[in-house]
Amino acid sequence: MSEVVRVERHDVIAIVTVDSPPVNALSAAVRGGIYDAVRAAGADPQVQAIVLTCAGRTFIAGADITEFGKPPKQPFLGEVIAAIENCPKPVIAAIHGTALGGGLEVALGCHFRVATKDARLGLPEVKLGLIPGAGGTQRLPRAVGPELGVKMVVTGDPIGAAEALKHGLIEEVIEGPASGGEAFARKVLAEKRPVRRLRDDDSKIAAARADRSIFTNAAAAANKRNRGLEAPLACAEAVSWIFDVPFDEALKRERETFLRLVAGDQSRAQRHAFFAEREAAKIDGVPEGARPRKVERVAIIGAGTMGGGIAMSFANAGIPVTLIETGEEQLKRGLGIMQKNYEATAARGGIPADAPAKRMALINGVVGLEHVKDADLVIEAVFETMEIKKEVFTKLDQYAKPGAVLASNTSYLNINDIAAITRRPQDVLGMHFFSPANVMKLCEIVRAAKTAPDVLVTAVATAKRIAKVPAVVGVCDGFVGNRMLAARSKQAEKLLFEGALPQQVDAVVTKFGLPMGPFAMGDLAGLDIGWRSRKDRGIKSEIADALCEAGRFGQKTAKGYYKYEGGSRAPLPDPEVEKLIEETCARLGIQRRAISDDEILERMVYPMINEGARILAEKIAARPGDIDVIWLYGYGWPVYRGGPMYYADQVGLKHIAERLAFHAKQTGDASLEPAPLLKELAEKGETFAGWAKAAAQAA
Ligand code: 3H9
Repeated sequence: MSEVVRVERHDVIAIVTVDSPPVNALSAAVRGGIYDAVRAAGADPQVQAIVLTCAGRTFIAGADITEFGKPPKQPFLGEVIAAIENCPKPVIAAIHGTALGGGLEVALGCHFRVATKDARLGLPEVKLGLIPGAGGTQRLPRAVGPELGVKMVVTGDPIGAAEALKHGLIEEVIEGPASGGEAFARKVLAEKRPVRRLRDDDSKIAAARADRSIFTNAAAAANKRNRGLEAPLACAEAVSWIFDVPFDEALKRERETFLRLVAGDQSRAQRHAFFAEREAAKIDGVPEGARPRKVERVAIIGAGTMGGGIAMSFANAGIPVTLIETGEEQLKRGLGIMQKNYEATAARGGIPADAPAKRMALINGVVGLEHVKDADLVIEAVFETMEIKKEVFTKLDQYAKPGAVLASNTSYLNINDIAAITRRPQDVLGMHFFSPANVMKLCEIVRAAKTAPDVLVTAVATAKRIAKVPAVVGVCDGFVGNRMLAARSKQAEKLLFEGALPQQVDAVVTKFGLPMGPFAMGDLAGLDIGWRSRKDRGIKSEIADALCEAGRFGQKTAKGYYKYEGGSRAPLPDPEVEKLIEETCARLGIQRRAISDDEILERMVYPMINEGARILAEKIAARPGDIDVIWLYGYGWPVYRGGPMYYADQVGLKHIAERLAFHAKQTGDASLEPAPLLKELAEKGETFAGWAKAAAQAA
């Protein structure tokens, strides 16, 4: 008996239970415990069958990721699985919750698998920049067939119990894990079912041997979806070994590939992202006892692009929404767009055919703010001016029930000012979603000066319920994401004056791994919005203004920084824009110069990091990892680069500070001077991660 694995005997059945909260990950102790328990039960003449199951909320959720990068300890997972597979008595995995990664690999080493109906089974290693490292690439396709096998390994997406049953990954759906597993074990004994070792079972592989297109297709799809990632291709290749590499040799190669990837930069960055995401949901300075308020009814104000997307996110999670507009016309338009959006997703096979009707039925469109009266949470997503926001919040204060959480989806405005207009500033905060809100996973939770702890906790819990990734931030212009974006936009614009072209800047940014460059992004959002706001504020931006004066508002007019032909969204470089930039510079007497891609990259990324350092020093974000999460989930920062602050640590803060100082001098732009925190850490040879760790220990 070990501390984390216990064995009970129910006459001839040994029940081996892993009990290592929170997710029964395969730490060295768990591996050792299972190994010893299975070997002992295998040798015990009193035992005829073994059930492997877990206590707590889930079956084994994988290898212990915190052990990666540390010296490996025996027994290795492959040895544990071999001990199970070679056990002379039937071993049954009884699964509940999630059997993921190494957890599913353990189950695949068992001779039979049964699972509760809500169980999910998958090999998500690819999402951590890895391939399964303990036989998953070889045993899963033998269980479910090569086609589904390669899909599961390459995408990392789990399947539910019903699908697992259909494809032969499990034998039966059971009620409770321990009792169901035991009952199944008795059936195996009574029926004298032969033990099935997946390593020896090629029955599902033979049929597919002739046609290898499934692998080339899976690899091509992976490539398209995940530009720049190594692991999906390595996954596809590893699964293809089932055809012509002997099982033991394939396992050896699989392990070697796993070890290579686990030590690589991409997986390290992806593991950082995994933990940063979980850390970001933790709120600094909230008392232990703060519990979320009940959220059963939600009202969303505004059926425009943002309001509609937010309403869809709730409906997707099965939560009913009251969607409020000022007039029937606007409401009809908003609901129509949502309906079309759902139908397009269903037509692509993204959701079941009956989902659009079901989800739309959860969205109740009404006119008039008084309809917020029953809502536990109200999210305002109206036009982005302080005047209108204040008007809405004054009415919310009047109509919303006591204790309702009042959130604004503003992307820039001061939530303290919005809260101050109400008599209940403690109930007010920001929930800043990112466009398209039904797709983008980030939700910046903006904590205002008077926001109550339980209100913050409610917003974080609600964001998680609708499958968003929450990150708590403080009040400042643009919060974290847009404030850093503004630092980048400023440099992008300056680069055009100094000698670069939009397509050159955008190409550098997309080559780095972001989905879009600043100019293509501007065209998508619409250049006229910024133009109008500059006019209102009496500010000039000569090139952007000249584009708008020429009627080039971006994609909506098929011309902006690029041209768009035949209704396509693909940006095409436009010689007219080049001419316009050159003429504007000549008119202003600016001498243009050749700008290297290296300089562009530095001036796109380092000012963001610099702004990130200011944000940390001002405590607008609690941790550098929170900033990373915001960029990963709100702006498509490439996960294999871990986020801007993680990336900064890898490049070295000293180098970044030096280059920023150089660019500040070269361009005369004082905003490029290294921020005090960046400078301090650079001088001490420290990292943002080290600084955050020291701060957490001191707290
Ligand atoms: C692998 O298996 C490799 C093998 O093929 C080969 C090896 C040789 N390790 O997400 P939650 C922590 S690779 C360590 O908030 P939920 C997590 O950090 C692995 N810790 O809960 C958090 O800690 P804290 C393949 C882990 O209910 C706490 O558990 N497996 C691990 O929303 C709760 O997590 C995966 O990639 C772990 N494996 O979701 C599965 N997993 O409370 C990764 C979790 O201190 N895990 N923690 O912040 C998940 O997808 C989700 O955690 C899960 C539960 C769905 C299981």
